[in-house]
Amino acid sequence: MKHAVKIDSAELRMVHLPLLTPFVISTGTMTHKTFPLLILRGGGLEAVAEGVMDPLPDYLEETTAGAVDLLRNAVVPKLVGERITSSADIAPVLAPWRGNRMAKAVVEMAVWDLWAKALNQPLWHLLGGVRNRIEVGVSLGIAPLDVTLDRIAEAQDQGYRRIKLKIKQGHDLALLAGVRNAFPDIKLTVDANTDYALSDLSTLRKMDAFDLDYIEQPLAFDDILDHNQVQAALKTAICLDESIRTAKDARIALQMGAARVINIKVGRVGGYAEARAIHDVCAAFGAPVWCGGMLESGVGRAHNIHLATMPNFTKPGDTSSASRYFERDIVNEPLEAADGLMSVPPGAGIGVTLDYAYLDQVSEVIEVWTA
Ligand code: OSB
Ligand code: MG
Repeated sequence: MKHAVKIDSAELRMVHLPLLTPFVISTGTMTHKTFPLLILRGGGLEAVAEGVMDPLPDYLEETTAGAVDLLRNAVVPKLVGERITSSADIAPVLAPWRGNRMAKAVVEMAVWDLWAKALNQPLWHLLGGVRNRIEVGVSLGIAPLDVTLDRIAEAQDQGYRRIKLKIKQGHDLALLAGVRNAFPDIKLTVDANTDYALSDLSTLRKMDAFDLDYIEQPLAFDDILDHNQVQAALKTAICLDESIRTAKDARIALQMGAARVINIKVGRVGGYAEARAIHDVCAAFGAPVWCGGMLESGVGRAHNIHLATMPNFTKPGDTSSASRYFERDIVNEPLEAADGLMSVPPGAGIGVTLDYAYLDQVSEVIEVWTA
């Protein structure tokens, strides 16, 4: 069969990439991007995906150690030797295991890449994408006002389509007042990464004064219900990120009015099947979505770009130029935005190839499986 590919081997690595600038959010500071990388080989093809979990569970519950354990001891050994005839073939392999959507996404996304390459199709064609470049903005970490103003001016010069500011309690209203004073007309959003509670409603209400496109994830990572009370009290749209793992989460949030916008990260929700289901639920509710990021290397960045070509990704996403994060990337193809637009890398699958010379310097092989 022409459009089937057998997974001949798999290779799991741990990658440590230094960040050019420490990235500060309400839950902590990242100086390095550490992530598991899965390479699948078969039919002369090579497919790849990276995990978005952190070494410690400070964004969501999963950890790199936990993901590696699950991938090594349960998922990847089941995959090697399997014949893939469709991206849907992966679902029954992952089905027995609860939760762990970030770990499962690594496998699911690599299988989609392999399947697309077997069909000699760019991944976005198989996803039903409608554009070959996507609108992007920047996500700016927590920093003093003067530093933030400089970073905004730079991003504006580069043509980015919106500015997202990380905020936390006590680093919010004065920052926003200073930013709006200097940049009255920019498209602006904030992301609290869960730092507020319902008792902070008066602070959150004051954010209505700053013409924000949305306020991202003000309350707890495992809450949807209380976000409903925040959304009901504000003019500004609430956008959920951490709270949304499944299409059911999205349906509940939109049905009860806990949010009006959803941030989809394919690596957070378990892969493309769930990301598409969330996309479709949001479209049915008339709620726009956008593609979030987790400071991914070129591998995850390329996956995100393909996802964001789908029709309901109507707000600028976080997939800005890789050179903003890394001195050197682990892929050969530069993923650089121009005038706030990121082009889909051409070619089959995700359209990027591993730069093994550099990858070998910044990673260790954890395990290799052969059929
Ligand atoms: O909440 O979107 C988030 C980075 C790390 C953890 C959480 C988040 C982020 C970002 C960065 O906002 C987005 C990016 O530039 O990749
Ligand atoms: Mg977020």
